[in-house]
Amino acid sequence: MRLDQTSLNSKKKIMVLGGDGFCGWPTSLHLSQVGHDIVIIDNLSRRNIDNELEAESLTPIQPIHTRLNAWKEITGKSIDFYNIDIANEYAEFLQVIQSEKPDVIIHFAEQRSAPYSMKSPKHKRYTVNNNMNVTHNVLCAIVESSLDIHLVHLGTMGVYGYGTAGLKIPEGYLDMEVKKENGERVEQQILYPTNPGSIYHMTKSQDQLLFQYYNKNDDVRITDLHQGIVWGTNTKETNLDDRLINRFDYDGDYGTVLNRFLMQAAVGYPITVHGTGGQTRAFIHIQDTVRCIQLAIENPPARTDRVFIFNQMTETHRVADLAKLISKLTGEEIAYVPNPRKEAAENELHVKNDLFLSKGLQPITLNEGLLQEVTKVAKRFKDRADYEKIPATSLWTKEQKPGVPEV
Ligand code: NAD
Ligand code: USQ
Repeated sequence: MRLDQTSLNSKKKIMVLGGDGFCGWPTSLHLSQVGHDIVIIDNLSRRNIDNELEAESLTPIQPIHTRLNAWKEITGKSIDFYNIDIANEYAEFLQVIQSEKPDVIIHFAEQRSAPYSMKSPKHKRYTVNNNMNVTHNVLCAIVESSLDIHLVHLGTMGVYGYGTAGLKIPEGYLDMEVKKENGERVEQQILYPTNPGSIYHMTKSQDQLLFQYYNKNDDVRITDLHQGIVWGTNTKETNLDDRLINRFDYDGDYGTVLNRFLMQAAVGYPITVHGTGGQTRAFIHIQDTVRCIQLAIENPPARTDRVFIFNQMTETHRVADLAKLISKLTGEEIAYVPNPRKEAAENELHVKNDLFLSKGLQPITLNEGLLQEVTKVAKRFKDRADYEKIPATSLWTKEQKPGVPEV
């Protein structure tokens, strides 16, 4: 069967937590388009953070009900929406699970910016409280509902840390051999030791333990997707109408590196490489994010399986190489700015992603056409850009300096 359709007997009720966000919105539309029944839960906290930071999505995203009404008008498909703070409104959340009886819950609902999580003690505490409570409440509610729900969670490549001494990062579990006192060698697989680089990434490391525990104790079926940096903005479905347009974060807290570089070049702002740009990271295009999530739903674990962990990325790149590529394509200059983060200046990164490839993923890799598509979107909404919000000013320690280009 093609990835853009589903057969009636595999139609599922899917609850998308965080379905108003950058990854959750296009995923909700895609899964609705292929025939699943979608319910979104979101407390719209990301939109409130836009207000707090006085930095908006570069694209003019519409209010959630305008989005949902447009989807119904264009496709005839309904998506229900509940405004619930999953971290703090457990009873309301449980009640929706009990009434909607989802087959699958996709969990995107966390504070996802590393710089935002490092801005101040208040932001650190918010990120920990929000992310840990959402994840725990979801697991607790699944068990309390007594429903056999497959939980699909969006985790991050950052739980592994980025340096591997040449080892290809496995998909979640590390083979190890321990020597007993009698000299006998025992083989085991353990969760890959975590090495988070920010408070945000640390919450994702903690999520892994919650998953391991609820899987062991209550047989909850869980797939944890360790996703790389997402780039691009629109998908086949969000492109159907301007009212469905996806978020495009470009500010110093929420903008991620490749989208930021493309936006900066499109509006004539120097490309802000932190430090030497020797940092190597994993990437995935937003269209592949939605495909991978569909594949994860179609390939669920059995009740007896341990937590499935898939590396959801398609390629790795050095930050400086991305800057050079975009500079060559656009003529924009590169600014090597101080690194506001405490992170390794250089690292190699080799990652396994065999599981998605074996399930049929045909990876979209960085190509000129897709880069230009992002540039086109950025140019179209250039007048909405606030240049003062571009530099990254959230500092990991008191010793770090803001990533502001010299003028
Ligand atoms: P986003 O901030 O755009 O979306 C998250 C959504 O969750 C928002 O709409 C927000 O309002 C909602 N939310 C947060 N806390 C909530 C709560 N307590 N109750 C209800 N709703 C809540 O983020 P995104 O970029 O779409 O990321 C989604 C997930 O994917 C995150 O968990 C993130 O860690 C992960 N991820 C993202 C990227 C990326 O590059 N964007 C990469 C790897 C992993
Ligand atoms: N960087 C620059 N210049 C910029 C912005 C970033 O050089 O203008 C550098 C950063 O210092 C860092 C790298 O680019 O070394 C990546 O930064 P990023 O903001 O693109 O990514 P990160 O903070 O790691 O977070 C993003 C998402 C997060 C997700 C993570 C996946 O916001 O939700 O979990 O990517 S991963 O990086 O694989 O852990």
